[in-house]
Amino acid sequence: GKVIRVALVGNPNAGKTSIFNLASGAHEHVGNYSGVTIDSKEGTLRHNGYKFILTDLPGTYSLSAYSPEELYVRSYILNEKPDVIINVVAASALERNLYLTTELIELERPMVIALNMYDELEKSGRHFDHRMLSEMLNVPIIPTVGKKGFGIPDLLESVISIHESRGGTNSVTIPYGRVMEKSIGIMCRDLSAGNVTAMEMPRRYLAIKLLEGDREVEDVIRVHNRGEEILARRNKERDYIEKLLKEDPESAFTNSRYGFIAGALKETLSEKTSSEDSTT
Ligand code: GDP
Ligand code: MG
Ligand code: K
Repeated sequence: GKVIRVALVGNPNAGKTSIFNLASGAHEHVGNYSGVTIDSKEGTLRHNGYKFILTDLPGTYSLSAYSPEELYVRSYILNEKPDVIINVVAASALERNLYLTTELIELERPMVIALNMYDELEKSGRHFDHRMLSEMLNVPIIPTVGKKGFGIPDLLESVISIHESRGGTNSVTIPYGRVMEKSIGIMCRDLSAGNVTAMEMPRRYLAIKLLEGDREVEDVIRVHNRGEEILARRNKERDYIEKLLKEDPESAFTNSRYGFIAGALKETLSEKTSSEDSTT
């Protein structure tokens, strides 16, 4: 039969392992447990004529080079190239969870969002137009309740249809504003002219990570024959961003991502009305 390799990616406690266990019949540890070793678990299941090979990855808040978990997840995605990523997002903490989503979008891999903890969202009394957010991000969003199994068949159907429609991967671009976009454009042009690639990262992602000062990416570029040239340009652009925006480039990129998310949530998430508000 046809095989689809799927990776579960998301913040710690978003419900990745719950979905993994329910879907694959595994019995991995669920809850506030932080393992000592960073590794991934594999499980399989069959659905509608497909064999799914699921991988439960360590929880991460971002895809930079800060923690071993982040490096592990990023290199897993780039090297192992799962057919489809399921980004497990906790609906109870959308702003924080969607930060990782913006970085995953930039990796330009086939992806589906499991809007998990959907029961918590409903309990909170807030209304979330996830269909509109799905259109804004150009990523399917499927509500799930990981610990009960609600939504999992729909999630698997969505994975199949994304996998079958390959070629049409995400075309949404996270915008960083005039100053940073100018530097991104310059870096992309230089990377392209020098035919410089790293870790099979999309060019725009590579440009952004260089401008952010990502150590791992920097080390890979340094040993390239055009590396010194690229890093010299990168340093110039970082100075330009810092001078114009009066903040360090790394924070500038982080803030822009949060700004993008805040804008998207402003249009799609309504806070509960004051009458529904329980102040205790
Ligand atoms: P992981 O860190 O992403 O693997 O998250 P886990 O699967 O370990 O889940 C973290 C906690 O959230 C556990 O206590 C789960 O039982 C709980 N949980 C998982 N999915 C849901 C859900 O959809 N709704 C609710 N209310 N709790 C959930
Ligand atoms: Mg887990
Ligand atoms: K956990």
